[in-house]
Amino acid sequence: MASVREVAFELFREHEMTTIFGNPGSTELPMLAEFPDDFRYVLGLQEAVAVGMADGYAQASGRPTHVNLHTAPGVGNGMGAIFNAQANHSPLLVTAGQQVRAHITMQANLTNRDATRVVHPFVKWSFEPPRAEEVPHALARAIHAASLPPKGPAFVSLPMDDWNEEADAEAAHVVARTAEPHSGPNPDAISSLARRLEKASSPVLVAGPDIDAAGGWDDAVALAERQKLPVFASPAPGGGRIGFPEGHPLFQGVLPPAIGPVTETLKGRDLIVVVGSSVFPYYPYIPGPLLPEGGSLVAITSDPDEAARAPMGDVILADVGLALKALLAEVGEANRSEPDPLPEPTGGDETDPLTPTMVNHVLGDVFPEDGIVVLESPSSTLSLRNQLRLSRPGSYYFGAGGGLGFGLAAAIGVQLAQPDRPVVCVLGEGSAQYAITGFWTAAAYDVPLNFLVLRNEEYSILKWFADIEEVKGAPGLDLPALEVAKVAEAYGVAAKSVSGREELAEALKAAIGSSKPELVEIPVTPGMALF
Ligand SMILES: Cc1ncc(C[n+]2csc(CCOP(=O)(O)OP(=O)(O)O)c2C)c(N)n1
Repeated sequence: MASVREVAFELFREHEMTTIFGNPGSTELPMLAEFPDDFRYVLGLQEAVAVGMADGYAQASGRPTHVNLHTAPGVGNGMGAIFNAQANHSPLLVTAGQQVRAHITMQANLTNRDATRVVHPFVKWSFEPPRAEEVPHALARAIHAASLPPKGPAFVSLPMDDWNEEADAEAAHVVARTAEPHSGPNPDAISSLARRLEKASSPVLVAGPDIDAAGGWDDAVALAERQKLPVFASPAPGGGRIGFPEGHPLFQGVLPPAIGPVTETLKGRDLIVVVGSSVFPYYPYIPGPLLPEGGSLVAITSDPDEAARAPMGDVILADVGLALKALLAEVGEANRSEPDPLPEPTGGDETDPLTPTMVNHVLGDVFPEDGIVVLESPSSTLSLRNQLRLSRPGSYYFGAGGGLGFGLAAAIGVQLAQPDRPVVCVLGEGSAQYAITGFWTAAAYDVPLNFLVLRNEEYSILKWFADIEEVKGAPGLDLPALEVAKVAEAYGVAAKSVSGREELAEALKAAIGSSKPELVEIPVTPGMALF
């Protein structure tokens, strides 16, 4: 008879989950015993980093990804990152060790009491198998739950004495079984949307992150071109990925994130077709009408919860890629005039220190065709989008949940999943702190990504929020003398502080061309950079 460990690792193999991220403790060691040669364990020095790396890896590989955490306190450390993974629709198997079964009722040290309740709001399913022999089935169920739409984390608590027990005699079935995740749209709903599009006088497409995740990029472009649709990206804070090439002539920019301004931007549009996004990831609260006068909205999403919670409009629930294909097969050519393309981005004047806009402009100049950005530099998010106009699928990852710490950690996972594409992780010096130990993993595992750190000596975005919220005199918004480059060096990442346009361009070129992780830090002017 096979042991729980043998069957579980066979299951992981079957799902191509041979890279495991984690931070181990005594309760996880039995799982890691006799770790098979065809598996790779990537150590994060804190659980938030381990989960963030797994999140980046899962999104960039398109595969369910396993992250193993230390019992209760490790799960606690990972919670913010699990919240982010849920917002990112990232298919994670999150496991955590648990005390020996005979110790749980007496609540021996490190017992994860209420193991399934703690993570519950942030995962699709949380479970502790009632018997050791059911561990493989529980893991298989969690992997399928994580991978079926909407993708997201699922959690299994694993008592540490289960691994050497015998697995269920019928466990081979759960190892072998598959669950096809793509369900097609109702053809009637697609025909009706096609007719609405054909009849509309001023329709618009809002492209969301799940277009990229669903592999719908080319069909979104074909749809926009055939229908001559101006295209906006869904609001940046909730858009973890880019769903449409931002250098395309039909691309009109990123929607603002608040209710009033979204509606203002869409003024005069009679049909708003939202694909692969919630409607909408709003923040901050700036009230206003939800739709422009005379406007209606249809959203396509694979997430029943997004479908249910939208405050306006109609929804077609289906795999976003299949729905786009079906719509393309149905909709005719439009005879509308095309919108003017966005003006070419300029970096503005060269200042001392540089503006974030100029820094992103320089990055755009040296950015490789096949490059990937992982972004967590809050006050210059829009500026980066505008300056780089990323135009290839799988080129952009951003923490849709808004919990800082995603960027640095996820970038490592993205680079591990996409070893042939150069990854640049753009960070604010404040954001870098939430996953700072990730620098060690990047160095220790020779992950050749690059970091660009914008140093403005403050939490700029929070000062912008303070203005909007009419908050005066809030403490804790300044970050004097926060040395990211020196800290990165201490963790083993080669780092350089530069100033000025030329030095920045040279340093970035050298770093992007290198096969080691490198960091470039640059002082920038504080304040929100919108362009
Ligand atoms: C886990 C977590 N804690 C706190 C915040 C609140 N927060 C949002 S943006 C921000 C400042 C980030 O500073 P920095 O990276 O330097 O970027 P800047 O605003 O200066 O562009 C903070 C603290 C958050 N989003 N997530």
